[in-house]
Amino acid sequence: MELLEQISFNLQNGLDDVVAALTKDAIEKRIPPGEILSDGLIAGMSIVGEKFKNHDIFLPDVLLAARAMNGAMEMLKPLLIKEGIPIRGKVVIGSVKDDLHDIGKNLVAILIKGAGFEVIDLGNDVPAEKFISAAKEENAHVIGMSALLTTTMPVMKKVVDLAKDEGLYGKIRIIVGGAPVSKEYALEIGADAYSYDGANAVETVESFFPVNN
Ligand code: B1M
Repeated sequence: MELLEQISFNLQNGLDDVVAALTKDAIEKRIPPGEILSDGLIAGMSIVGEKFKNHDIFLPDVLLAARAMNGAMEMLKPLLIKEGIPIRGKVVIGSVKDDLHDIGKNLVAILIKGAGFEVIDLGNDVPAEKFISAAKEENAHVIGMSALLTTTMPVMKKVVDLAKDEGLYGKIRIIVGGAPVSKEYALEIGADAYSYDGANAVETVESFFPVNN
């Protein structure tokens, strides 16, 4: 089995030590970190998601896979982040209230940081008010929200509405993402943009600059 397939396979089985060792091996073999991420880790996690949906595996299996993924992502992080580039703007990011999924959000945060932006990561389960207060305190240019559950998506609208109430709307750019989120939903709630993955999130954030406010 090819190395990236082995990473995917062992991630599906939640073997974090093996995934870490294989990721180290892949890094040493100079496989590009983006490829390790997409063809090894994300590929494995997609299969985990399918199996979970079909009830072939259960929540503890998903948790183990998530732990293996997070461990390997920590190893890839310094390689994904370019060192020593000037700060281009500030982004406050988080997974919305009641949403504990943070793997995708973490990845998006790493890539945005890697593109030279300062990233204030509020973590997961972030209330709407917290996005707004943090953005104000930090003088952020962008708020990024992630939701993986259809039930938590309405928090995104709440943040947009609060931004309007606080006079921030149109000044701070709001970007939304996550598997159940769509361009149509972003438009419907009045967010500035929808991004479908990390690389696209970087392009979107970059498209907001220079900011004229
Ligand atoms: Co849960 N879960 N989960 N889960 N989980 C999903 C999302 C689900 C689709 C699984 C399924 O049924 N097939 C389903 C949601 C159904 C729905 O609402 N549509 C689901 C469910 C139901 C649940 C629970 C309710 C299960 C339960 O308890 N019965 C529960 C809810 C907990 C909660 O949040 N309150 C739950 C729990 C969990 C775990 C804790 C076990 C774990 C999360 C661990 C963690 O994140 N630390 C987990 C996981 C791992 C998943 C799956 C399998 C994988 C998610 C993931 O990390 N993908 C997921 C199935 C799936 O998505 N295929 C599933 C890899 C990651 C890199 O991709 O997060 O999509 P993703 O991020 C992408 C893009 O979406 C985008 O870029 C990222 C990189 O490409 N993106 C952005 C994301 N955020 C962005 C923000 C942006 C821009 C782009 O701008 C700001």
